[in-house]
Amino acid sequence: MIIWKSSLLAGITGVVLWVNAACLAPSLHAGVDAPVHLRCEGQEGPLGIYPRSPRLSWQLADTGSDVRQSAYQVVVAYSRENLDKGHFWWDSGKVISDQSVGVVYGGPEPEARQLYFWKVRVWDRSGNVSDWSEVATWETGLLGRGDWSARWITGHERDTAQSMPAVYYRTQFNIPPAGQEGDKVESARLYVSARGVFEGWINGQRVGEDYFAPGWTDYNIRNQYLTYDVTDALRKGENVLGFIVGDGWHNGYLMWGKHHRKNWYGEDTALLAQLVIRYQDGNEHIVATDENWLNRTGPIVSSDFYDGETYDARLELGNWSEPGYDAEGWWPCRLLQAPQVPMEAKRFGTVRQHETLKPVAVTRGEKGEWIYDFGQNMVGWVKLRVSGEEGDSVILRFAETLHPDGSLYTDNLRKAKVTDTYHFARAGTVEWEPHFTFHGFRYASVWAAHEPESVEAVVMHTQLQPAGSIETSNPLVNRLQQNIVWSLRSNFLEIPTDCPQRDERLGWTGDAQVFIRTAIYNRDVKNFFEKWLTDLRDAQGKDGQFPNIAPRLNQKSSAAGWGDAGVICPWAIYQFYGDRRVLEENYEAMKAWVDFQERSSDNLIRPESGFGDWLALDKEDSRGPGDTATPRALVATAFFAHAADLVARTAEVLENERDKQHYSDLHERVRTAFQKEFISQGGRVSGDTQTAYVLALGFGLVPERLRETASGYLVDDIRARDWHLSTGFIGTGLLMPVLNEIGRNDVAYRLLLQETYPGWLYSVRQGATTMWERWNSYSHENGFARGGMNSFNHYAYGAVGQWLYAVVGGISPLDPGFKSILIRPVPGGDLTWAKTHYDCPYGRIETDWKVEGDTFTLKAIVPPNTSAVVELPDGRRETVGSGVHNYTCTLPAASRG
Ligand code: RAM
Repeated sequence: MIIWKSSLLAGITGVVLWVNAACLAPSLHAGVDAPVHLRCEGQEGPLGIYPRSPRLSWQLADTGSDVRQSAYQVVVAYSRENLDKGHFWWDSGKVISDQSVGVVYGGPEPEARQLYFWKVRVWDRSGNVSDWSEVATWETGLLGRGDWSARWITGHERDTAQSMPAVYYRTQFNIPPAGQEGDKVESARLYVSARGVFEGWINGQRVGEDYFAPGWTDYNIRNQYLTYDVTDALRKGENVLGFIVGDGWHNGYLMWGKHHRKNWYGEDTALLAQLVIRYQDGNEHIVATDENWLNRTGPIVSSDFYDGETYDARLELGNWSEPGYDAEGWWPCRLLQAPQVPMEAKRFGTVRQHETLKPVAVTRGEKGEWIYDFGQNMVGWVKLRVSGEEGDSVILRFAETLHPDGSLYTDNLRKAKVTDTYHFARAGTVEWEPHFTFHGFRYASVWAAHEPESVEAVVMHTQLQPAGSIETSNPLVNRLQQNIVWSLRSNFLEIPTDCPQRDERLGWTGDAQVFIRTAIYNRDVKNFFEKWLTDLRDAQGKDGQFPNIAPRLNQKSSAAGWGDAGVICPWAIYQFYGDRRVLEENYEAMKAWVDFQERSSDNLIRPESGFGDWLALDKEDSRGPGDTATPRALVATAFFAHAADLVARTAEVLENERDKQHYSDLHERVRTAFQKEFISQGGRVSGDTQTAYVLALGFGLVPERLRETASGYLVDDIRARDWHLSTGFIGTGLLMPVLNEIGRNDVAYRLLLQETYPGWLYSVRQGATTMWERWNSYSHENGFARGGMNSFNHYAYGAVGQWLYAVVGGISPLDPGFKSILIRPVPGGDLTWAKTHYDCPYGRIETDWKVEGDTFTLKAIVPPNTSAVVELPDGRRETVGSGVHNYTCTLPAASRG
């Protein structure tokens, strides 16, 4: 069936030709396809999952029109056969529900190290039942301290004031164990954690492809561990299990200025590992770290994230992780009395090597060094093949950009030495890359006796599934989008960081909260953020203050817009992924933050402190990045009101009526106090800056009757600056969404497409390949911004990405998790087309629009088990179910380029 809703009144603006292709022959659909894309805790067949009652999700495979689930049944068993035979460990029964995302496992308490098999079937709205899905699995890890027999071990006493050599550990064991009759190994799991960063080795083979595992937490509060299936790496007879542990975040340098130092979490790196071998006869054999393991140092003479790595091949240890090795010179380990803290299975992808980049240009520096340009600012390291003589060294340095004379620009690295060194043991050619460091760079210089045979840049970061893409008719906007994604990739390395190159690289909370929605549109960051929110909670003060940096180092107080990440991030995760557990987990902490603000305010007005609108450009005689024209008390009170509002809404989701009342009431009172203090009778907001208006409008603090006037002042200021923005970290993220809200996407497009300073395309015009910390980090005319705080890879201003997806692409959630979707693309500027997709929990949403003359056409794809409200530029609206939907309309004069 095709529905043509073509107007008879041709020629009148707004005529819509409705072609609902999704309705094509729905009657052919007798039944519903088996569900696909089964996920447990957002992962496919995870090993070692984190919570005791995992969340299960699936997608409906059916792409027909208006496909919806009316009921589901999940069954779980201990084996595939039991699942087939109907011997279930848990059977949800037929549950009348359209929920297919975040269904909580409701069976008996899971046991440690247990593999579960599960499948699901669904019913559609006509009562047709699907086939069972394919079988999926999850395996529990070590659930409590009692499941660990391993002890924390460490190497020799070290002079930890220096960057120290990485420690090598080894143990050997027999399969089957001595004195026992042989039986076949059925499975082997290795559970590993470190205070430091580890690489595992079994019988000469590297375990997994992870880097910098187990990642970063406040190690004295919580540790992560990884689980590996190492069944295939074991052999009959003698086996060797080995590890290398480097300083990483535990012992390496962290912080800048006078706080720049090592050993934030303790003096020694340490290792905790437990290998559980299951034999087919049911016997189990555990190999676990203890004082009998051996250790020594080797060729990794020093390794540090800020300073780089030094490798001395003369100290190599040969086949140290293989059987038959003579372990002379190795020493028994020491047991470390590490704090007894929760051990949690890692819940998101580790750092991996992704693509490699070949140089696009090579030049010679003044001292004869080779300088390579990889064409893209990025994070990772350089892998090279080079020859040398005995005793020769190769030295690599890194930079994000070059001085005009072609030398590396390293002023912005501050105290970070960012230098890798390789010492040759003997004459020959080697291929080398470091182990325990990373650099933020586009350029690398190599000092060596001979020109390297090959040099490539290895891109490294946390593994995150791509979630969306957007492409438009404007190549500069497309480059901006790529720059946003490159900065996301560069700064999502175990935690969300501010920058990847200088002596900082910290979990700055403000940066994370302004960027989170953009991050979600581009990558699946659910587990990544859920884990980082545990870091944020671990770092929360007893008084309720969330820190400016998580994991916390030494700061005590919190700034407005930074500490608020503890409320804004859980809410954003809930809105986009529709899973209320993130709200449950963070609820008490969110409340404590708001309560703290209530207690420490003066008649509900926050003190004049914090970072204000960091790096804004609205004060002529600014004395520094925090000295801007928007009053800090205004910024802070606006965020206080916003946080109280989000906590009230969270209480509503969690069905806590009393809290809902309390926080809605608090929100109302802060709102009134804000109006009295900061909004004039005539609708002027104190400071009269773009950010002041954006905060007041964006957080709903302007009285209804003054909204239009205040919106006018915002636009006036942008116009007075000849269509330029003046916002800093806080204002920039909200500026475009607010312009959308007040119906001024025409102004938003002017800002987006502005090519002169300050604006997004200015940096693109200056050759940026990532987002910059400052609007003018570099310009062709004036060179580099002064001072060391000048990162070329800082994602905060990339927060415009959220508006690109929601307004240019027209995709945003109406209901949490995109159960209902708003499809509302707004064409503007000189854009003639945009193609966008976003993989929401239910499947792929797509929009593809074109403007030809005054005709706007849109193709939208809505995934199964959702509905969408489609709104066209002429104001027409309709609600549709899943399927492909095509629309045509005449563009109203106002939205023509
Ligand atoms: C800088 C960081 C970060 C910002 C803080 C206030 O040092 O790089 O981006 O959030 O300051």
